[in-house]
Amino acid sequence: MSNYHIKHLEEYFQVYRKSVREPEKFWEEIAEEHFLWRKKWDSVLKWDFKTPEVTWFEGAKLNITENCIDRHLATRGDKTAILFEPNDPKDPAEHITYRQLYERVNQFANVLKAEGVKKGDRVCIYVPMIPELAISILACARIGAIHSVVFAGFSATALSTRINDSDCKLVITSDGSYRGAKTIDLKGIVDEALDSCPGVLTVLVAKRIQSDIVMKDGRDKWLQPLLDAASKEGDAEIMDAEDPLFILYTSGSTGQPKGMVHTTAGYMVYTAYTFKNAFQYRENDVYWCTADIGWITGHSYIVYGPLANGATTVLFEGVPSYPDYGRFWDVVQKHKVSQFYTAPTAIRALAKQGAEIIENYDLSSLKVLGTVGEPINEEAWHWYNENVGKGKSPIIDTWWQTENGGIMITPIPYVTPTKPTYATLPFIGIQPALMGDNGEELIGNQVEGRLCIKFPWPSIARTIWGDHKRYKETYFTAYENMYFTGDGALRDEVGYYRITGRVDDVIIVSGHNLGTAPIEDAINEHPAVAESAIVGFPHDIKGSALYAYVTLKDVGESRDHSNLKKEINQLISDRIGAIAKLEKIQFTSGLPKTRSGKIMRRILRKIAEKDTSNLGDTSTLLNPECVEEIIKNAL
Ligand code: 6R9
Repeated sequence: MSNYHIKHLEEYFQVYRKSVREPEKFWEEIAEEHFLWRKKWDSVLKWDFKTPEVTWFEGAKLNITENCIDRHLATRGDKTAILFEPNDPKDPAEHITYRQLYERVNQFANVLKAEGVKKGDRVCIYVPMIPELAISILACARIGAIHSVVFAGFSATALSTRINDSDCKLVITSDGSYRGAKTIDLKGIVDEALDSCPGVLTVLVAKRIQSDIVMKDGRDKWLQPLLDAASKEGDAEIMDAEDPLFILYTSGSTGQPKGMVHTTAGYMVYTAYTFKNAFQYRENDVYWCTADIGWITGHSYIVYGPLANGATTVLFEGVPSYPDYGRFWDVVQKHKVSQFYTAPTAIRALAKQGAEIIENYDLSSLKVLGTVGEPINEEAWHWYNENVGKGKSPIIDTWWQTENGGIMITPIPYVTPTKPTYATLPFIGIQPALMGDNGEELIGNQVEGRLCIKFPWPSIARTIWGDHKRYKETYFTAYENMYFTGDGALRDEVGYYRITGRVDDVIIVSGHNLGTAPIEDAINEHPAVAESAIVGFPHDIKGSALYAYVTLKDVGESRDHSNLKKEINQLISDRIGAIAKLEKIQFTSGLPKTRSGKIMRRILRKIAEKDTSNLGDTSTLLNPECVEEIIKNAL
């Protein structure tokens, strides 16, 4: 018998040991007992972190949607699979049962097929948080098409870059989206993006906000009539274990976004198993993750992980502040949510509104509280624990990444004793390592270093779409035979991990990963700008915010800086999206540089953090004089 559901600490340690000593045997048992296979594997694991190449369950055949939908029909056909809570609380929630999900996914899959989408084709999904988003993802998986979801808050340029990178032929979108009291013209953004995407032949448009939009003849089609005419039955494409399931883009510290490729069997097994244990999900629980499906958290823990366990998963279209800051708690009360999974930035924003709002709601259904996306600060942790959890619901601080596919370090609620700001212990099968400055592994407890993983887990991303070399360079060259995460971490006296933050040029703003390079590129596009450098600085709500140092081509006194700031932020909005807007912009006559011409971000970071007492050695700089000026005019 495999240990699918861990119930106490001793069992955790016992299972963890087994998963490390006999990983293949361990994962084989989990895979064998809890999933539906059309054919079993020939080998459980093959791996080489040098090439790098990892395969799990090679030779196996399956379809992930049969695991997420079909196999539940006999026992859970009438159970709610997806519970849709719309933007406006006055609109009724929609309960989509497993049977209805089966029918709607088949209809959507049949529409895609009729539009010529085949196994292996890439489909771009740019859809807000409405049922069609989850259904279109599952429909792609049903026919073996590779979905590439782009968060529906990204700009036209960001969208077109992603569409072109993975050569998508078809785009799914909606007329528009709701965001609290506002509406967003999604179709307009798609139209603009497609001006530079000649490969896209078809756009399927869901109706959401009933706005007047322009439909391009021969390219754009309303989705609903096609769905209505499609059959509710359909066979799932039989996939190989290692066939790509989806591409999801994440920001790197430099250049183009990285299209992380996740494959079928390992991703399914790991997301399902982590979901069951990290959330201690039980049959009649209602589970709610507030992330957008446009991020990995939504892929793994709104769609695939919950559905693979036959769970009820809430899909929330709205925002925490609409119609007021009680909305989250209203949803928890209304649907009797048992597990609630959100981000530190949301917790801080809610904490700022005061705890009194919460007192108007009955939150007694809550059993587990989760957080993800960035380190949670001590204050936010306690606020969450006391006011939302009433000191009774354990907080799981789950650390993981787009590249990982599933939760990597987390307490198991009611099993692992929690500790504020600590992600605590590695999940089953995960072997973390902390690396020192000389590339050596730091052994023992009470050490701090760079976080790596020593051994493959089933849902590790297999490559970067179209760029295996970059995959190798980014994750497998810093340390030999290790996956490097880009994060720093410490291990305390009992072996608990605390993630201290990024050690590269990625800045996490409100839980969104932003690379410095693409933002600097956008700023530098402004005709008046000579050069720029972005750093992060601490922000009450966002965790980190962006501070830009900008040098101008013409240093004349006559420039109106307030206009310039607006124009620069507009450029960023257009190129990347509103999430990358600059909090502070400081104009300066120079940027501190090394003799080889590299901008010394370390110094700029300290100035932005208002910590100029110890700037380190600036004597090796090419232009030390500009540091004084920057300090003097710092914002
Ligand atoms: C799932 C997700 C990954 C980066 C990661 C780290 C940060 C995520 C965290 C956390 C501290 C946590 N991060 N969870 N830092 N504690 N519990 O967020 O994926 O968007 O790819 O971000 O987010 O820096 O490297 P992704």
